[in-house]
Amino acid sequence: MDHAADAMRTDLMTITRYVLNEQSRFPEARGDLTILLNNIVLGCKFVCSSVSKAGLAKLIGLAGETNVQGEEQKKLDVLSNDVFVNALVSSGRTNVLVSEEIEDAIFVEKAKRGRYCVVFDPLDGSSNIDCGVSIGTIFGIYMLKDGIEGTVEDVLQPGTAMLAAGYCMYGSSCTLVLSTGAGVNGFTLDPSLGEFILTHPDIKIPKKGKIYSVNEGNAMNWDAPTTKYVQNAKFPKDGASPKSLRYIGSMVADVHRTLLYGGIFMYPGDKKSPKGKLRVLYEVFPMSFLMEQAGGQAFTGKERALELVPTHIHDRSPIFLGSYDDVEEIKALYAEAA
Ligand code: AHM
Ligand code: MG
Repeated sequence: MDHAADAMRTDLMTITRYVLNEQSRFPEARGDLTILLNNIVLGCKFVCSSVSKAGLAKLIGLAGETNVQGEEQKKLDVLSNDVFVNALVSSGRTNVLVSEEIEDAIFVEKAKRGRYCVVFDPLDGSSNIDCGVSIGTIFGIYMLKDGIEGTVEDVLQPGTAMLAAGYCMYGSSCTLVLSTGAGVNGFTLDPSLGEFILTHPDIKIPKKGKIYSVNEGNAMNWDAPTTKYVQNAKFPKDGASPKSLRYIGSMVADVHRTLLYGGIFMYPGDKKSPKGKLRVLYEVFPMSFLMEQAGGQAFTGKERALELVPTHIHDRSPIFLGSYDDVEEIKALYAEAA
């Protein structure tokens, strides 16, 4: 396609068009989820722009310091939290919000209340912020059971009750991956248009992968099934090639690669942290939802991850997720050890 024709591509599937198309599949839908998703997309664009300007604007590591205008500068994670809380509340469609950055759940004031509960990690991968490595936002959406008086119980639901989930990765490009329960689609931000364009329609994770992804520095404290899985990955007994190790330390980036290339991402429990590190509501559930929607699996070491029932909003859980066959292998090792 020549350049002139390229410039005319106003028929592209933008995320707004995609979400509206999805809505039109449900004649009874009132457009509330569409409005909510649009606000999440706006938050992602805002954070994407802040992340890419961070070095320039000296946003990094300067919480509490002032800029030349005398305004207080915020660290990126604090700023991202404010951006999403603002975007979600002002959508007029949310009720209960849970952010990794805030200890208690937020109950939206009556005048701005809606039917949806959103759980999110506004900027995940904090250890990678200051060195320019990919970081991201993770979110999951629940709908209130009944009435509009939301309580914390409305978000202490298993992952199977989630309506939609996604993440936005701020990397070499800004990529938003979304599932509303009918497959997984990936959109890339075209900075010249300010629009997310559907670039990865109907993502399906390869059935088996060649990569394992884990913080191997914790190996000393692992349980037997995790140790055995990684040993098999490195020294396969069936004549297969050893797997490659890739670990970024940003869940969004590690899961994104796993989704596209296949393989397994693990953050197991260990002797020091039996529940692992990752949070159930806004890390484990959304990523497990996406994996299942893409044809993969997510397992906690005991059960299907989406069947966990959190008892506290910041609960943690071990997690093994990725290609169907690779997760089957770790499940078999846990079954053997039981
Ligand atoms: P954070 O929410 O403080 O950023 O921690 C979550 C991150 C994940 O993105 C990543 O998978 C994990 O922590 C890496 O942890 P570790 O440094 O222990 O390997
Ligand atoms: Mg996090």
